[in-house]
Amino acid sequence: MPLGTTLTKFVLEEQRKFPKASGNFTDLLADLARAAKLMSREVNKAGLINIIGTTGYINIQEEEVQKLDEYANMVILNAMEHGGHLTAMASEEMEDIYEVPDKYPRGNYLMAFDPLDGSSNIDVNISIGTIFSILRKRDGGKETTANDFFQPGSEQVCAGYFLYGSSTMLVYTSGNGVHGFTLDQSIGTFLLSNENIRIPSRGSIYSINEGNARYWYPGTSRYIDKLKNGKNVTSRYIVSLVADFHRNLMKGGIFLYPKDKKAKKGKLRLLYEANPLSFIVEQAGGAATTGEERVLDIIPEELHQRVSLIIGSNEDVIEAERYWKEEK
Ligand code: P6P
Repeated sequence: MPLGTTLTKFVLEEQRKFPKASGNFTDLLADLARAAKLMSREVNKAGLINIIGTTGYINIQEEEVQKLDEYANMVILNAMEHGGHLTAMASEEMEDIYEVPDKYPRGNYLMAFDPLDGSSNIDVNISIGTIFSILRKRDGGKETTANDFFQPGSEQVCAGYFLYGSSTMLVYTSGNGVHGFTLDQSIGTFLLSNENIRIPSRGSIYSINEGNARYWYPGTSRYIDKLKNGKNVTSRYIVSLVADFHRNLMKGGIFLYPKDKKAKKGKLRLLYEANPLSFIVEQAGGAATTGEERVLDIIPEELHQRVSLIIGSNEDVIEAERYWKEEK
């Protein structure tokens, strides 16, 4: 499709080309894009109005809730609940699932999302993002519970992220490749900027919080030492998963947040961080593992389940996984 194609036209064309493979995401993505435009506006003026700083509330993750976090969660719930596509949503900001109110039509999809990942960067003006994952509600009719979300990531039908950076981007997949759209603020429309994104099979960037080195298990330490002693390898870590992931997707590289002696199950969340990014990276030719198993094979047991995440260029991830498996 020609660059500059609108998101709606692109998704409609994708559904024509792959009628069975992709579901009806035109309106759902349009509703999400509308929410993202609102957040892009608020993120870009965060320094101007009193939405920096924290609400004083603590979320389920026992982290201070930045005002923009709350705002983002509310904007997405409001944008998505009336469209008739979803039956329930799960969010990093909410302890339990959010069922679409009875006054609205309910659809056959579930959405898990992180409304504003990297929010600790809000008041230092570093790129942040929204991550979303769409699943089918497997058994229609019955009331929705958290168990409906406990599907392996391989069951996702659509996943993506919005990146609020030097420009606002949407990157998504519905199982037919990975595609990037950039928001043209002058007309308020997401325009195709990167069709069929492919991650290089090997990169020269590694991303990990080296401040945790004292907690790392030997496999992590040996792999990072190997990288440091290699040629043409550089470290890039911006403390914002969406920004780190997007850079590595576009340039090649590996992002690691493995479990360690402090974060015994890892830090990142399976349903609305690891799974959607793993679906995207595999669709772009990359790989995602916990060090012991493919992320998309994990059957979740909790909404906010943490997981080790090693994700990026295929050859880099395969090599990293060898170091973890040697530990056994
Ligand atoms: P650490 C941000 O809070 C986040 O969830 C991700 O965006 C980011 O990759 C990670 O945590 C950073 O964690 O422990 O390195 O500060």
